[in-house]
Amino acid sequence: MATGFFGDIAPIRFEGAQSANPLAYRHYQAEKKVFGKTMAEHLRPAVCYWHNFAWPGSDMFGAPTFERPWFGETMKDARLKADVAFEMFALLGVPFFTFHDRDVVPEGASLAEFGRNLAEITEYFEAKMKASGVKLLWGTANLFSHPRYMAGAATNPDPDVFAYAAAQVKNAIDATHRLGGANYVLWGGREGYETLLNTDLKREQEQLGRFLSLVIDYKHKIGFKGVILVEPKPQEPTKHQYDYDVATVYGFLKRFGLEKEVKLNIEVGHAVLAGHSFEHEVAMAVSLGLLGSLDANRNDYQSGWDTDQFPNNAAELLPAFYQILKGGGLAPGGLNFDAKVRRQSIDPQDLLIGHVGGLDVCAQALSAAAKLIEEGSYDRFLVERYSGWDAPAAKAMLAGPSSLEEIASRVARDGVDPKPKSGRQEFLENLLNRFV
Ligand code: XLS
Ligand code: NI
Ligand code: NI
Repeated sequence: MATGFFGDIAPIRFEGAQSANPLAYRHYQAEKKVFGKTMAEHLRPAVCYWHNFAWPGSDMFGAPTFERPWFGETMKDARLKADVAFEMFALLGVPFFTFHDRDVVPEGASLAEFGRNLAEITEYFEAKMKASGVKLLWGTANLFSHPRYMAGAATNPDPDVFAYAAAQVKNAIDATHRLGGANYVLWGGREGYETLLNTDLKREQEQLGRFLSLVIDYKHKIGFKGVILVEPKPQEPTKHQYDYDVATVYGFLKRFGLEKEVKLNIEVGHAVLAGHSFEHEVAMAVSLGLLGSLDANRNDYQSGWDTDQFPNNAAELLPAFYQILKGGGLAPGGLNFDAKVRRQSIDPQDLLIGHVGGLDVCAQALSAAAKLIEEGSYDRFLVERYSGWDAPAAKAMLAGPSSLEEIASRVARDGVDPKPKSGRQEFLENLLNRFV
């Protein structure tokens, strides 16, 4: 039986770029083929539970602004929330969802009760997923909201918190496994510090490495085939977060020998907070073989905190989608809309409109990147720019047996005299814009 939450809103359809209907897709056509795969297969879009169904619209200065009939701490509320969530997935025609344990059920009075609640909603989800065909992109555990985690989870000075976090993650992986989740995410919400004055940074990083190893061992033990994803973020809520950015996490994974076991979930807004562009983080992950999945959103460039807004600029996303296509695509990852409507956007349809716009600009960026690659002149530019490296003498510099002295002597012998060449940035910027 329908909950009625979305009133008489009909399923969102593709109407084309000319459409002025705010509840229609203008670019996202799930079945449209791009490079032999459908848009839905390329993007694998997901709706997240937390921003849409758990966050009440409160902020640091203000009370909740959203009135939702499922706000409450009972399992009845949890089931109503799930009913509405699956109605929203169907209205949007989105094939995946994501959740934290804490988003979907009340924690109750004990870990045991939390575990029972989670197992119960997992069964409820299972039936709904079967009926609707919606799949789980990833599950995760909320190891940052409860006061017990105020000094971190795996990185807490108190070993009991480490143990509690391990128990919570075990339950969350079990639920994700049972639901056939394609991935499992670890975002280190409070795995960092407020001040070094009270922090043993060395110890905390070792604890974090150990925790991640335990998670991976468990994954193999239960036969979970999904990918373990770490989500980098430089700060917020802590002043300094250990999983700062892609490059930092790579170093961390290498240190603990986990770089073959883990991939990364890259969030647009986190890249911005780390002082990078999104395409930088994606390109870095691709180059290291670590691209896992994406948290699609955008960040305000002035605020300095994680604003989790819906993406709304295809031109800005194009370079990232170029990297994604060149890097072999997202699957088994996807595009999770880790984005929320503003707290003044209190109507049910605002939730839909946010996703419609976000998905549309991602579809636009995907199509533009595909056309850019197809047309070929951009790729040719890059090939040409590095073509000097095809010469035997150049190749020899990169491979043995050449030495620094030998290279040095070649400069005089062959009269090596480099001539500056234009980097043509403006030409390239204009070229890319032709495809949006
Ligand atoms: C917070 C993170 C979080 C993760 C999931 O900034 O983006 O939402 O994606 O724990
Ligand atoms: Ni995220
Ligand atoms: Ni975030």
